[in-house]
Amino acid sequence: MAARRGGSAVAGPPIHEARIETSAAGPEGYPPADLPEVAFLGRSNVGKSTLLTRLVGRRQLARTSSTPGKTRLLHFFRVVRGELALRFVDLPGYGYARVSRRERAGWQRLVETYLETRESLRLVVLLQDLRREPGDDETLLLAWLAERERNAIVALTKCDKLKPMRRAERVRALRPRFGIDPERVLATAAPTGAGIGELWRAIEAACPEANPRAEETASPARPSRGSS
Ligand SMILES: Nc1nc2c(ncn2[C@@H]2O[C@H](COP(=O)(O)OP(=O)(O)OP(=O)(O)O)[C@@H](O)[C@H]2O)c(=O)[nH]1
Ligand SMILES: [Mg+2]
Repeated sequence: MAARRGGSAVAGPPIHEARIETSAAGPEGYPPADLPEVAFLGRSNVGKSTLLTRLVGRRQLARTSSTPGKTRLLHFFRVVRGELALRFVDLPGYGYARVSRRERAGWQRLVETYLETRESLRLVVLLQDLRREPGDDETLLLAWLAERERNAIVALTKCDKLKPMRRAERVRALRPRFGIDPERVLATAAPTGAGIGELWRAIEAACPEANPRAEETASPARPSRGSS
C-alpha cells in the first residue's frame, strides 16, 4: 500500500492532542512511563524536530534548531491520534562539529541512559539525511540498539531535496546500508508529507498496547505483575 508520491495530505485518524509535556536533563525529569514511547534519534540538523512535528500535522510543535548542537534535553510530547495515546521523544542530536569531548560524553550519557533504561520505549526512529553517507555513528547506534533488543527503524529525511530519479537511486542504495532489514528503512520528506503514512504504520505496529481495539483482540493471557 504505497502512499501517493508527492501527495501533501497525510490521511489517517485525527490528531486529538499534540503538545510538549516536559523536557528532561536526566531520568529524574522523565514523565511517568505510562504511555508507549517513540524516540527520534539522529545527527544534529537531520530533521528530528521537523519530522515529529510533521507526524502530528502541526505547524509548530518541536522547535527546529537555530543553534544546532545546543539541545541538551530530552523533549517529551504527548500525542493522541485516533484511539492511540503515546509519547514522542525528541532526543538531542549528535555529530555537531563544534562540541567538546566533555559535551559529547554528556550527550552519550544522557541519550544512552534513556535508550537503555526507559521501560516504555517501544520504537527508535533513527534519522539519516538521504543526501549524506551513513557513518559509524548510525551503524554503531543501530547495532547497539539491536544488542539491547530495541526495536529500530530508519527514516531517510529530506527526500524532497533530490529530483525523483536521483531520489529513487539514493533510497535503493542506502536501504541495505544500515545492517537492519531494508524494509525498515523508510523514505520521508517533511514538506510534502511523503513517507509519513508509512511511518505511522510502523509506529502503530510497534505500539499495539496504545490501541484499545488492538488490546481487545490481543491474547488475554498477557502476564501481569500482580497489579489488579
Ligand atoms: N527540505 C527539507 N528540509 C527539512 C526536512 N526536514 C528538516 N528540514 C530542515 O532541516 C533543518 C533542521 O531540521 P531540525 O528538525 O531542526 O533538525 P534536528 O534534527 O531537530 O536538529 P537538532 O535539534 O539540532 O538536533 C531545518 O531548517 C528544517 O526545516 C525535509 O524533509 N525536507
Ligand atoms: Mg531538533
